[in-house]
Amino acid sequence: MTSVVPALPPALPGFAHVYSGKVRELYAPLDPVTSRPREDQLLLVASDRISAFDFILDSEIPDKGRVLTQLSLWWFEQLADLVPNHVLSTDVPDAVVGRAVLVKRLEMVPVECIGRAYLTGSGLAEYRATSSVCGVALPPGLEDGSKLPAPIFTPTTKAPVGEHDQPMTFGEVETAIGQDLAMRVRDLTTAILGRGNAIAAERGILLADTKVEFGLDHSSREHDGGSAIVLADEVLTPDSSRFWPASQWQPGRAQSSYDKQFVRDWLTSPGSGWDRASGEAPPALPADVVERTRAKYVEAFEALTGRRFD
Ligand code: Q0Z
Repeated sequence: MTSVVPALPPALPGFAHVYSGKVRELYAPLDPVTSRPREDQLLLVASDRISAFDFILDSEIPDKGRVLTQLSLWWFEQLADLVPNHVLSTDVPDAVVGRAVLVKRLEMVPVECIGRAYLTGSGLAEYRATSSVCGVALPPGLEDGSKLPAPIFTPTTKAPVGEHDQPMTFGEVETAIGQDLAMRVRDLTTAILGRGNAIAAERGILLADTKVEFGLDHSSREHDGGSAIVLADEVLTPDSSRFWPASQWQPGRAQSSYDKQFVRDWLTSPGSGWDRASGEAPPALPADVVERTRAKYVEAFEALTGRRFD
């Protein structure tokens, strides 16, 4: 059985390890005077690990952590007129340079803010059962991959690691975080996905859906006197969003994944010897699947940003 995270997170001198996600680590800088973890900052570190079919694979994708970190930083810039973000600095230890960001520690909004521009996955399943998703009524006749009339907000609960997030209605979000904050994170989530697609579609990529995280910065006040709502975590990366190749988009069937299709195709091919239904961990990837997958992450970065990845 593949472990969910490495047994030991990498030690980083000057930082205390705080948390391991599936493919990322969270550290707190140590105060040089007291040697205690700072409470106002965090270091987000992206690894080269990749998940597929809900497993963390044994194979890493070289440069994936750097590509996703650089892409997220670029998106923060593209979105800066819509929402402030948590980024403080990219001056980080050599061991994690390019794949780590020093951020302002926020009080995180305890809702998974999901925006959907196209219908698929759990949203499609809910639509087929109820004609709506998270209480948002949708027109009849939509199929797998259909473009929605406009991006919708389909929040979920934040479940502990290993458990599944549950859909929430907007009313449940209002009860959890208050009406004003609920409306603002809803409108920001759909605006971020709308802006993202306006940019990405010109570059041959569709952003089917995305998960964004917001936090409150109690040291910064907005015009109305409340704490500033800040965009946190990573944004519009292939790990937080479904990227689809626009050239292959065809509603009515499952869409191919921009980044993970080579991995999925190989794991489900007879050549892998893996039976998804067995519950066994998937095998290591062949070198050519690793290299072609790396190339897709780099291609997405270069297509979106117009910059060379190095
Ligand atoms: C992000 C995560 C992981 C990376 C907490 N600015 C912030 N303030 C407070 N908390 C967070 C952030 Cl971004 C925060 N996560 C998710 C987990 C690596 C990001 F292991 N959790």
